[in-house]
Amino acid sequence: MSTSNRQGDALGKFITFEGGEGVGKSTNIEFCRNLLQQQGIDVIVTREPGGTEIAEIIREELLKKPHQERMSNITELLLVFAARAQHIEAFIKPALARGSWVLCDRFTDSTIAYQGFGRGLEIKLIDQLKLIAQQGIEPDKTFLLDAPVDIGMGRARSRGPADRFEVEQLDFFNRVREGFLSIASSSPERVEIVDAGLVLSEVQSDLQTAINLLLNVSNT
Ligand code: T5A
Repeated sequence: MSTSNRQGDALGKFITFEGGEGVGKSTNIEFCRNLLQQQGIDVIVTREPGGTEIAEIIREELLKKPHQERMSNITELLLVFAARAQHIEAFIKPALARGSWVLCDRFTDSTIAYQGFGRGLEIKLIDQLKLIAQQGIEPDKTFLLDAPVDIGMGRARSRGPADRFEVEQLDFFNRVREGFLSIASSSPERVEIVDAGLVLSEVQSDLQTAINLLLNVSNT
């Protein structure tokens, strides 16, 4: 069920930005925030894992490197969804109900890509947790910023020390990328692939076109 057709709710839009490490999600979310604000839209930016006090504490544990013990894949999955459940309940749902547009840096597509394709957990398991945590909340639109792994990793590494995910091997990130592309091909209406390997001005020109289209559609 899309956020925009929940009966009785205000028509805020829920837009997610997905992709591998360092592909430019944060940079381009800010760009889109500005574009939307220029149109007089009430926009808020948030991220996953995180976005609320409790969810940010979970994020710390998920990204921290290293713990004394290895975090199991199932623990990682449950923590991601615990953070998401809190984020949806305490932040995303109220914002959409107020009519705000919510721009979110990563959401459940990241779980399918990282914990499903990357760690090898069953997608069926992820779907079960999604049902519990999301309470029908789904993105109206997703921009998948896609770039070859070496480009994204190069950008991410230039920014600072690696976190618990960024120390994974190339194989892992190639599976993650394959996961995102597989989601895009199975949900072509929701997920728009943006070539994030291009120079920033070209990436942003493509996003501007997509946002304009979204605004036209939401005004009709
Ligand atoms: N995770 C998350 C899961 O495993 N499961 C889940 O369900 C969820 C939600 C979160 C980690 O958690 C994992 C995945 C992640 O490993 P994060 O901080 O969200 O961590 O993830 P990152 O992808 O690492 O975020 P980054 O902030 O590193 O990357 P961004 O936001 O994609 O990239 P950005 O905008 O910071 O850009 C990186 C650099 O590249 C430059 C920017 O200026 C910046 O310096 N840049 C470009 N340079 C040239 N050309 C372009 N087109 C450029 N675009 C950006």
